[in-house]
Amino acid sequence: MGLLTGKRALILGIANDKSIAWSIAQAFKREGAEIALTYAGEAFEKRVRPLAESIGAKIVISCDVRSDAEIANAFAALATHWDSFDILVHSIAYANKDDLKGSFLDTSREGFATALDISAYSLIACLRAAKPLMKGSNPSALTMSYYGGQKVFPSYNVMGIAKAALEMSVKYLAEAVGPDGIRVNAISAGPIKTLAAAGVGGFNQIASIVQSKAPLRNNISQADVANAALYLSSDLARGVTGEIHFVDNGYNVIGL
Ligand code: 0WD
Repeated sequence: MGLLTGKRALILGIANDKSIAWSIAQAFKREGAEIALTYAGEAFEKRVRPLAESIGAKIVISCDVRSDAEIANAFAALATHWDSFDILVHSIAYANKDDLKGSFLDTSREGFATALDISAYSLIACLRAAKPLMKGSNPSALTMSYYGGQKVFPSYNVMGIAKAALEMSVKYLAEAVGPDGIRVNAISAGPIKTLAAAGVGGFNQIASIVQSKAPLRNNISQADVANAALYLSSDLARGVTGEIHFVDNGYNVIGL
């Protein structure tokens, strides 16, 4: 028996085989879950379909979270396959490249709205659409955050504001859907080289400092995040909701 045997998981946010969401999908599959995946519009379909096939995920749906219509269509499509599911994983973020370098003071109105919309509001919209289907025992929603939502990091800029909004949304959502038995948590992951990370101007600097200063003197891997995601999405974490759980080799406890 795996930790997720008998559970169904919908995973949003696979861009390629380096994505944190892909590691989570593989770990969930290994522990017995049935998996459905979404991709962020047509450009991503050709990369996500082969990955889905390799883990036997038959449900692969387009869902660009900027659009309410796409979200509604995605969950309607999901409902034709599954009458209920247990686990929602939201591993999505986006900001304009220009807003992830230079001075935070130069953040534009449009750039601010885009980052907050895709990286924070989308969790609320997706969970609202998912809720009618999340009626099994111990359903769980999980999102991905970064310490830049709590402290200032070079070039993380508007994404830090989006992560702060995302983390507070996790807590308000935990309260909003707790009476329905749904848990909502976030993992605050250390820096990992992915497509999204490549867009952050200060990424290499951050990763090298984490490597030398984190208590465990290393950077984390996608698999480290996936294993924590497994715990938070499983019945082991039945009493855990509204939590921001660091998977960062301890970096966040260091003051200097
Ligand atoms: O160091 C890192 N890589 C960390 C990432 C440290 C801590 C947290 N995170 C977070 C990210 O902020 C994000 O929330 O983890 C989450 C997953 O990021 P990732 O796995 O590092 O990056 P990636 O493989 O690029 O996946 C993010 C994906 C998008 O990729 P791109 O690179 O195209 O932005 O989010 C998806 C897309 O697949 N995405 C969307 N999905 C639906 N609709 C949209 C959209 N509009 N925009 C982006």
